[in-house]
Amino acid sequence: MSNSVFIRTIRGERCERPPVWFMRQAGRVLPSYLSLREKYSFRDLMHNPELTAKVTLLPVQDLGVDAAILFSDILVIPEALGMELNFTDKGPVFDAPIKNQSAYISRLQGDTSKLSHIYKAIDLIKVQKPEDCALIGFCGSPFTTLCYMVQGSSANHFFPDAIKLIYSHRQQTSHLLELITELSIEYAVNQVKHGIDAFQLFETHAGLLPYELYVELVLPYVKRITSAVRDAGCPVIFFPKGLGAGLKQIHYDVADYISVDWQDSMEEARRTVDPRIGLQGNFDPRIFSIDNPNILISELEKYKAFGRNNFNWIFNTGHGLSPDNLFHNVRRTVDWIKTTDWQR
Ligand code: 1CP
Repeated sequence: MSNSVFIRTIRGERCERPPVWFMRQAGRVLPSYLSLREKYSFRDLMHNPELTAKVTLLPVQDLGVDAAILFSDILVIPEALGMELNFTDKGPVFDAPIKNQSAYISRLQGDTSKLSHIYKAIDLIKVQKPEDCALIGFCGSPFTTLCYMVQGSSANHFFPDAIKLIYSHRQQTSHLLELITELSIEYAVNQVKHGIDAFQLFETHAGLLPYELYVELVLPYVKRITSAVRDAGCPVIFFPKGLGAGLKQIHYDVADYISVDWQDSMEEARRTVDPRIGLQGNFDPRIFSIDNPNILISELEKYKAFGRNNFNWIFNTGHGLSPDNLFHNVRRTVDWIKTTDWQR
């Protein structure tokens, strides 16, 4: 068996403590990342496999997390489908969003050569990473990816054009979801072939749909991707942010782990979700922006009872880290997880 507490936990072993990592752990709070960004653009860091490997492993060195997540973005899939994308100060922006043009959708075609630098990066990370560190691969769920492709940016957090398309043009919606799913399956399975230890599917905008519509329209596509990854032998974490009461519709056929967002309660999620599914989450990342160690530690202490009673739990934030989070709080959190007596 592996000596990685992350791999042992996600594969079902009872470990002495919960593993810890954070969504967006590389590209937001690390001083080492911010100084690299003075020299290189985000695109440079994503497209040069040596730089990608270096950035992926920075949080392992600087924070001591148990897992590294591949340094890339969910929007590599629309790019590989032929859409032009810019990463601006205000976030990702597509030159020509789809809106509701069906002719545009039929022109999209997957070009997998646009993803090959990512597989090279995985190969390098596998050689360079410490033995006790796991590597997590990822992609976006077809619905979250569609939101960006149709809307063109996240300037409006409600993605109104994407939601309108879904309600009024179901055939175009399905065609688009199908295209994204097919390419995502190939991409995800290739990541597994190159040696990732776990795979996370990001559904950041699950909360934009009524959950019954989410379950009917989107979940079948999610299952196709997660089943392909699991069939290839890799455990899957699914992060349906904002799904709320819809969590009870996520069964073991969807994922090995569910990542719980900060609006939900871990205890409630544990009561709701199939016991065979492990849980990840759900510390509120905004607490990392408060420069008061007493507040940090007292909020962390709330997880003690949960962690003593639940072995299939991975500590993480309830959404990604943000640039205003304080590095020393994030590092102190890793130390707290590692030094707490979990009495397991
Ligand atoms: O540590 C890491 O940063 C890991 C690599 C990573 C991951 C897992 C990045 C780098 N992006 C993602 C996933 C991602 N990208 C998601 C899903 C997870 C989440 O909700 O956080 C989403 C929605 C995106 C889209 C995206 N790309 C956004 C969010 C826009 C929004 O508000 O809707 C942003 C800001 C980007 C650009 C981006 N991606 C990653 C970084 C480090 C950056 C910023 C680039 C920079 O340095 O300027």
